[in-house]
Amino acid sequence: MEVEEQVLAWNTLQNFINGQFVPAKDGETLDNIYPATSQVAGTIPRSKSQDVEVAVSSAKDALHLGPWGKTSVNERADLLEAIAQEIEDNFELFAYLESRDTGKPLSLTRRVDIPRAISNFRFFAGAVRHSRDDFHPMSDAFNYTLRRPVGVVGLITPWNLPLYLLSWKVAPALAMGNTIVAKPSELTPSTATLLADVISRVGVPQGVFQLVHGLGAEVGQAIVEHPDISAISFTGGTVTGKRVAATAAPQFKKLSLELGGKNPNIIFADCDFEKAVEGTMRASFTNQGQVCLCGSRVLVQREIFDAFTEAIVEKTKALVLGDPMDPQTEVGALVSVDHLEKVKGYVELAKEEGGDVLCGGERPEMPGVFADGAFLLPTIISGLTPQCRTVQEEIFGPVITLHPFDTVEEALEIANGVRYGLAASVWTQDLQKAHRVSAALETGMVWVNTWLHRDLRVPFGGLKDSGVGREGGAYSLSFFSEARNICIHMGEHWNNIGS
Ligand code: TXE
Repeated sequence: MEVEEQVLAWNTLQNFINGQFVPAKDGETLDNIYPATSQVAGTIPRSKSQDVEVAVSSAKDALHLGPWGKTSVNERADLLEAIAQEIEDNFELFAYLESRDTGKPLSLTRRVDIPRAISNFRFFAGAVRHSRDDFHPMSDAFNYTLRRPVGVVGLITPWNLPLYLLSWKVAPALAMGNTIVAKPSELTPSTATLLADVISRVGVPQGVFQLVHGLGAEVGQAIVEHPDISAISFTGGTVTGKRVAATAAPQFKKLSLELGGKNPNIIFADCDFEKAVEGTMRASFTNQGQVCLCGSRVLVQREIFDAFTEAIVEKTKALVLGDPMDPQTEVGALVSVDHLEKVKGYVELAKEEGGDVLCGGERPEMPGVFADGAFLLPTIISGLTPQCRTVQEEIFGPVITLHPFDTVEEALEIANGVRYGLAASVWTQDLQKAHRVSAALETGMVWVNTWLHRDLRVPFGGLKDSGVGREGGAYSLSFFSEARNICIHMGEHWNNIGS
């Protein structure tokens, strides 16, 4: 069956609770908009706290009463691999719906979003199979670390990489035996719903995974404040992250916050120029700049500032913007017209703050059905001071600012001179300098002569306003479990060799 035919079954989306697809209890719905045309593609439930109550109750029962609590690590790892395979077997449907929800090019969902979601499940199947725990012998006793699930966990995810980021949380949470109440962004509900169907079909017991759709302030808030949810893993904006933390902290819930970024991309004169240009284009405009790791502040050493500026402006103007479903498209729509207006507002602010728009900054004239789409020409702005609002605040769109610098110290002062601390890129062929600069940057992650090159075992997370905690490999398995120490008294010299 063609993807377009399969899609029809996924226009009216429902919650997934206790193994069943159900509407919100009060029947209310929200429209699901295709951002490239601003047309209604379907509906989702506008769930409320009563829907969360049923979801949490189902997750608690599954945790304590059903077969899930008796599954082995290997059985859970097998289920993760089955989920990965099922996503792969429905690859095109996942990719199409991800592009329809987000407006991002189908070429991108096929190359990044869906393959990475599959990798996330396969990776954590292996991670949990091979995970190890501690043993601490004493002269008269020994200690062993025993891990148990945290319990019912709340997973709240954003609209920029919907399945990629949801799977990044679901996989380790299931691996460690938790049960889940998940809420995707109301702007990008489809692939999460497909995932619920896959999780059910591969045999994860009912009640282990719940999906509740709706507005953040209504159903997201209800998840965070529910007393029987023991941990919250949240990815989204810093403003919302503060609200989530304020709600969760008094209840002593475990909390993982992956928030916004205003990432420096530092180009030294001794870089490999062509690679730095190529890497900067990726770091600037991938997913229309809607990746928390995008390098939106481009710091270029003065000797090469003019040549570098000319090179990236030329490449930016050549980017193919258009129909997300066209395989040639490199730049799709932003996630919504509202978000487009927010991003465009920052371009206007940049002009007020003395910036010089070198290219882009405008909504392009789009043909036919795309006339009302949330498109914005990729934008490069120069001439702003590092302290102005445009350069301090996260824009989260296809907008970068250029900043010349002379010395390493000046580059580091500009790079670290924001409240965010998520990621950075450094382009230089002097590896001594690369290591020194990387050590001095106040970010959770640094890429040298590359960008978004990911080993899923490494710690992933931000400093300062970019979040709290780390995800990735053993860090995720640790977050989604409670380590307990058992000490067994054995009497003196219990483990000495000989009499
Ligand atoms: O994030 P939100 P959005 C940044 C970026 C973007 C801004 C807002 O700056 O412009 O965040 O994007 C749910 N209690 N990033 O709107 O609002 C909400 O429904 C509980 C960076 O996507 O933070 C959604 O499911 N939940 C980020 C999720 O939180 C609440 C990626 C994220 O929504 C809630 C995306 C509440 N009170 C945006 N309010 C990154 N670091 O990757 C909302 N939500």
